[in-house]
Amino acid sequence: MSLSREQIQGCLFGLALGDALGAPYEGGMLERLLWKMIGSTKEGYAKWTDDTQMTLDLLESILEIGHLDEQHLANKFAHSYRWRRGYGAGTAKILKRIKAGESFQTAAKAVYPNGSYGNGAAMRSSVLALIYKDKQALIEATTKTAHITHAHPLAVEGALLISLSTHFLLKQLSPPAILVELIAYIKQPSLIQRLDVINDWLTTGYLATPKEIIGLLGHGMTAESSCPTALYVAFSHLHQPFEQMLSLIIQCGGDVDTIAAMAGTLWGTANGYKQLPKTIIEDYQRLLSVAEGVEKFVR
Ligand code: RVK
Ligand code: MG
Ligand code: MG
Repeated sequence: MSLSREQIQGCLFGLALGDALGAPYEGGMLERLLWKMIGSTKEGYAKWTDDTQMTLDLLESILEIGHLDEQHLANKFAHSYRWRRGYGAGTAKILKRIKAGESFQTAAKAVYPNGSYGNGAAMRSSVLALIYKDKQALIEATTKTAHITHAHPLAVEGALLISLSTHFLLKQLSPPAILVELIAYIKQPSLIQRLDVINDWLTTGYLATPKEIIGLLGHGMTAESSCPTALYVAFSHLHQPFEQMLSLIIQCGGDVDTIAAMAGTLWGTANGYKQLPKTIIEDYQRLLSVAEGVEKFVR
């Protein structure tokens, strides 16, 4: 299966657009006020956050050296860190430790002894499916890259939910068929329970309300309370406009930028770049050139 330019650009721009367009709605009053002040460029383009930065780091690291090297990637993550991008508190601490010379293996367990179960590994994992066409290789790469900042099994399986879903969407599997694959693979009970809820909603054609989504799936910064939400929102809106999906995510509130980045990348992968909103966001040319680099790399 060879990837089309539409799929590659759709995957990357779907993520960046979800992130940049969702960021003004993330968190509570204070976060929104702060983002109002720092969330756009001088030219008025929406800025993206840590979700897109870490995704670009991941792709640029692989393109630069021609393969995945965890130490190279850890250094890249650490040197790209800027507080203005709105990183998760634990990840910010880990990246500062790595920049100061600590190994990523010990840094990843320095903040939370069992590792972080935040969604920071999942938000950057979809693009790995562009690089690794073989499912087993994708699982290994997702697990390795997650571990640099997120050693907890919930964060790793959250990342796998997103990278594997992208993999199956590239293979044109339908959402119900993808859920069957995910349910067979995932081991964490709280994730399986949420996948079952999504399966029920999708197979009965029931469109859940924001209140039901928040109550049964979540809208938080942890992998378990955001990755299944992103899957449901994307899978239930694959044949609706991107803006309609984004509007539902905004109504749900909480970790809007990240849920929109993860749902956006799935939507963009399935529908392609040309179907995405024609909104110009920060560093558009850089995103285009990274997508072009991926295209050359995988050919
Ligand atoms: C601000 C207890 C834990 C935990 C553990 C909780 C950006 C903490 C992006 C922590 C994303 C939060 C998001 C996020 C990405 C995680 N015990 N609590 N073992 N593990 N938490 O800090 O990169 O927005 O409350 O690792 O996963 O847009 O602050 O960061 O929304 O989850 O941050 O986990 O966050 P972190 P991250
Ligand atoms: Mg963010
Ligand atoms: Mg977020």
